[in-house]
This record gives sequence, structure tokens and C-alpha cells, in this order.
Amino acid sequence: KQFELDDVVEKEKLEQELEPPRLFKVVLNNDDYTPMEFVVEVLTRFFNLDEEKATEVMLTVHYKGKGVCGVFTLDIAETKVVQVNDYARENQHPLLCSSEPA
Ligand code: TYC
Repeated sequence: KQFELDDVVEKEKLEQELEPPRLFKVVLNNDDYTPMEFVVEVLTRFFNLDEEKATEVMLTVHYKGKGVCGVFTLDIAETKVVQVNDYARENQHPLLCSSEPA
């Protein structure tokens, strides 16, 4: 049985070398109610942006409707979306975070 497992592991390794992981943009969507300051806090807390970059992304969302917080593999992107939406709801803000193929 062990050699079959080794074969599977080896095959997956080769696939991963041939095909880079698919990437997903995590985006924030604009709304009329979430305070700008809270959005900047979210961007610094969950996406490790500095204050200046966070403000830039927040303003892009505010003026253009949405903006990219970062690009991640599927697992990480999904986790960020859940963390941000949970945090927004805990603080009673309608802020919506979502993800899409990069
Ligand atoms: N439009 C919001 C306001 O004027 C600010 C805002 C920015 C909300 C970005 C959401 O993802 C967002 N208070």
C-alpha cells in the first residue's frame, strides 16, 4: 500500500509543478453606511496594508464601487472573505467582502 501512496504523492507533486495554483482576488464592495475609518481598519488588520495603502484601496472602493484587497490561493481567499464579513457583522456594518478568479 505504501508504494501506491508514494505514487499518488509523486503525481500530485508533478501536477503542482506543471500547473501553478489558481489565484483569487479578494474584493471589497462599496456601500453607503460602513464608515471609511472601519474599512481602513479592516484593510490593515486582515490584509496587512499600511495606513496609506489601506486608505488608497478604501477610496478606490468608495469612488469606483469595488477594489482589490489582495490576491490569494482559494483557501486563503475564502478564509479572508469569511473573516472580514464576520468582523463587519460583529460591528454591525453592512461591509461586503467577496472573491473572484484573478
Ligand atoms: N462609502 C462609504 C462611506 O461613504 C465608505 C466605504 C468604503 C464603504 C469602502 C465600504 O468597501 C467600502 N462611508
